[in-house]
Amino acid sequence: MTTSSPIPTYTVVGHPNEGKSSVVATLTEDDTVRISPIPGETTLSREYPVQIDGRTVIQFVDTPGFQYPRRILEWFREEGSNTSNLAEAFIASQGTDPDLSHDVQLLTPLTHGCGIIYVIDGSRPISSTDRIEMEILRLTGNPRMAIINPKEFQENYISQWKSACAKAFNSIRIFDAHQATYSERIALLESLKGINQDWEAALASAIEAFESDWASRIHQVSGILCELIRSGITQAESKSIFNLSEEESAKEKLQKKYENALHSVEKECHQSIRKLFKHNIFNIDIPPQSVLHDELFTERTWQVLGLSKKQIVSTAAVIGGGLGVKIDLALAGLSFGVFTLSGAIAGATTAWLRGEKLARTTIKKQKIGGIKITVGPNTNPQFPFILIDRAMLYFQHVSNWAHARSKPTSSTTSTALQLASVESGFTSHWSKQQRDTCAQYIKSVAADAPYEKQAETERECRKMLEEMLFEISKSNEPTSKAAN
Ligand SMILES: Nc1nc2c(ncn2[C@@H]2O[C@H](COP(=O)(O)OP(=O)(O)OP(=O)(O)O)[C@@H](O)[C@H]2O)c(=O)[nH]1
Ligand SMILES: [Mg+2]
Repeated sequence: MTTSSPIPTYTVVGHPNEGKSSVVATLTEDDTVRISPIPGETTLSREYPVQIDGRTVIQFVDTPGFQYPRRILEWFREEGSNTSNLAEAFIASQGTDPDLSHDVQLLTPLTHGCGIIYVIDGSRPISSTDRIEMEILRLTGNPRMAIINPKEFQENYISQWKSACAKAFNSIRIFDAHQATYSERIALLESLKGINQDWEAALASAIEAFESDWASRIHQVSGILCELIRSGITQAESKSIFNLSEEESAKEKLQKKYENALHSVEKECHQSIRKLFKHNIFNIDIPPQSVLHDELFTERTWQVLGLSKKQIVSTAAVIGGGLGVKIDLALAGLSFGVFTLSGAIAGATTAWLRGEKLARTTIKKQKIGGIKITVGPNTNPQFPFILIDRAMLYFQHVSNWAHARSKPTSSTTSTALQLASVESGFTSHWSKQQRDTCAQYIKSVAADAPYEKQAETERECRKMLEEMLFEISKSNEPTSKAAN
């Protein structure tokens, strides 16, 4: 047995339908891996290399499940004493039997001395067939790890599996292929170091590549957020009209156009984040109760997200005249209390939030005749913080969404369900310094400060956002609204 390959390679094996392909999909962040509730989905072995900056740092091989493990074990025991590479000898002797096609596919990658990851569903009891499979893997002599992937949470036999696996595997880990976060993936790679010393250095370098790739994604997300803030607070739509009887209908159309433009800006931001985290195929389902289902200008969004009353007053003071409107503070005062007001006032202020007063409509007479109507930009100091909160919630959701999962599962610990109970965003938990850093950037963009000033405030804001994004990606905990 040799482990001379410079790229650490792990073949993922096990019983049919235990979640082998799911483990491969999540570890490689590849949502093209075929996963199905019907056993026998994978019929051929296939390599899934993980490439970072054009370099393959690690690879996993997906395989079909064992079909005739008893026959393999019997052969191993009868013929085993004559050979050092049992898998290779078995294939040479029995490989042409069509009944054994899945088993041959499974054993072929093992002949090259790769590591083995044996996947078992920890929510069912061990059977005699499982023990046979474990013994086959032990006899191959390849470095081995068992992954207990509990598919259901009601019943589990994890401790039983752990003690059975201890006899045949160099390492055992619980790894939920449908829930695993980035940190859990890294932890799994760390523990793979222990099963084969020869690959320790290569694995360390693979982990380093994963970590710097993750940091680079977060850096890119911080840039996407700064762009979102910039577009959000500068967006405006204008139209010249020469027939004044068209004024009202033109205003209405512009208002709609303005709102649609903002929705597109936000959607593009979310899509870019999703792409960075390699979710290309499936539409990631936002849980039904999540505040992200609400549109940008709805009551719940403005109730739940953004800064508290005290915070918005102090932040608006930093922004000052940056947004270029005298009404800022007065209207900011309405923005946080608006939905607790009642009757006519609430109606009026809600209309303000949703409509024309959120984005001011200005009308200018033109020298060439007619008027120019402009809707926007949005001058509400709370607005950029609502945009940030929504983007950060989206980021929290996609950055921790395991690639094996095409839709939300029923698991009570799922990220999706945790998010459903989110009661507030993130910005209200920032320190005053963090809010002010963001406010300085908002101010310089809104006031169209000189390029150097804008670049400097953006750099600072980006650095701060990056720290916040790291924190979110590390902890999956929902937050509750700050008191002040
Ligand atoms: N809830 C939950 N379901 C899982 C998990 N892992 C796998 N499944 C489901 O189990 C079924 C089988 O998953 P696969 O990853 O295709 O299993 P496999 O071992 O590759 O199956 P074969 O290729 O048929 O041998 C699919 O319906 C998966 O969605 C898990 O961690 N949690
Ligand atoms: Mg499969």
